[in-house]
Amino acid sequence: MKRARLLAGALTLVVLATGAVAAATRQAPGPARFVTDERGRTLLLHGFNTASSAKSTSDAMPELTEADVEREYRDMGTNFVRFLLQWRAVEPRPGVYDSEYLDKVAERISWYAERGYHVLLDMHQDLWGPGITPTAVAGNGAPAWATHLDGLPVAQDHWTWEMYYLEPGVIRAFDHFWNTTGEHPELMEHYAGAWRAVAERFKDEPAVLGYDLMNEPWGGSVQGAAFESGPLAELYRRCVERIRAVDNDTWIFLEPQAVGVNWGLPSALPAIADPREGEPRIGLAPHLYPLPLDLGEGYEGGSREWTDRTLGWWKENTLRAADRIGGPIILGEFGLDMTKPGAEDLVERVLDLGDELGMGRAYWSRDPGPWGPYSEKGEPGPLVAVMNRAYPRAIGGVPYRIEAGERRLTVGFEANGSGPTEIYLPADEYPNGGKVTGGTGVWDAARRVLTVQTPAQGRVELVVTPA
Ligand code: 9MR
Repeated sequence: MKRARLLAGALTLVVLATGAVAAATRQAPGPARFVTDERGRTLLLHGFNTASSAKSTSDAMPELTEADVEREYRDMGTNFVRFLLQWRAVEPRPGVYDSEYLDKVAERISWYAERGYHVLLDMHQDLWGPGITPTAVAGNGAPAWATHLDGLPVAQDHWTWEMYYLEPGVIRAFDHFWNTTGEHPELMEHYAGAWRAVAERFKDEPAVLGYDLMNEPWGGSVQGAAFESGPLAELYRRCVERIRAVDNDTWIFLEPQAVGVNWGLPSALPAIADPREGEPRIGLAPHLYPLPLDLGEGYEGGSREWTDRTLGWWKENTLRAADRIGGPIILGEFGLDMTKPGAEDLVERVLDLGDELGMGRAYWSRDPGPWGPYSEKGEPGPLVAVMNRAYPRAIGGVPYRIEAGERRLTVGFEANGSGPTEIYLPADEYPNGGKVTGGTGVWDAARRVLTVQTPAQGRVELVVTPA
């Protein structure tokens, strides 16, 4: 499988060659921008979305225990979680914020914090909210009091969940939120206020790295560039303003509209000013769901060809959007049914792309089942071995090369004196830890982390192989 990774890498070069030629003739990619920790080290974020189950539990908590977090670290050495929040739980009544809910979120964050994870809080929604049907058969996120369907229908016989987005009642609920109807200007204000409440609660929690303002925005009857540069940008401006009133430091991540952009099409999201003191801390958190895979195909044959082309567009278009936004990229979601042919290859390809771009990534999702790392019975599936790979958790400078080959990890960076580089090494490839050239390593067998001291300045290239 690790050999397949190298092969896939070679194939990527061939497949992307046409894209690369096109890219060279267009706008050059801007300066590399990365998420940094409090010491200024570059973070490579590697983990999961946790969890889809939070959408429908009555207290909006994911079905997750502290032991599950411990097991995730033992099995895969992750350092990152995109943690799902629900607006309905933050603000159950207009203007009333639920501190018990935020306490429960804080408790879960502490499980991650104790293990050195970084947390991205994601205000999740799909299909507006549970109020789109009388029995909450679909939809999560928005509270019932913010759901205005005007009596328009929402049929319930869809073969895939995304089709609910096309229902007249769902479109109307979004049109009211974005104030396209001119009837509910208060809704966006409430949403921004809910973010302020979350920021007020978590601004001093060092494990909380960022806020992902809205999951997979949907424009209702305003779509594409008109939506992204209009009401979506307006929502983001208001959220940024309200968050920054209480929290100067936490990163803020923006999602493009989901439809089309998740399939690799360009986003028109404009730059949003960051009023914080110091360098702006606003980044881009797009999703990646190549259309054939989204429709349930495996990564093989014609679907594989199409998906490879998608990866090429997605990369170019995402780099361009991140350059415009002026910040780092976190791939907030990618994932597929791991029982489909080629699924492991696809995940490896995306992780390789993450290394190449120095891009954080969160797999969708941590929930048990065919997409996730574990089965309903808790048995590890094929995803565990793919996610359990060597990577630099933190880098003492600005990276120019991260490459995970078979039993060999290369990490090249311009050192900036921010501290040691920390490298996670999986047990299958590095049973006795790693030896390193380019720096001096100390192996922590319990955490499976190699901490490498390097010169504080100049170009550093670390090559790690099994000890
Ligand atoms: O995998 C999730 C599926 O079980 C739910 O029915 C659906 C609707 O809530 O959401 C799926 O998760 C999606 C996520 O919320 C947003 N991005 C795409 C994910 C996969 O379709």
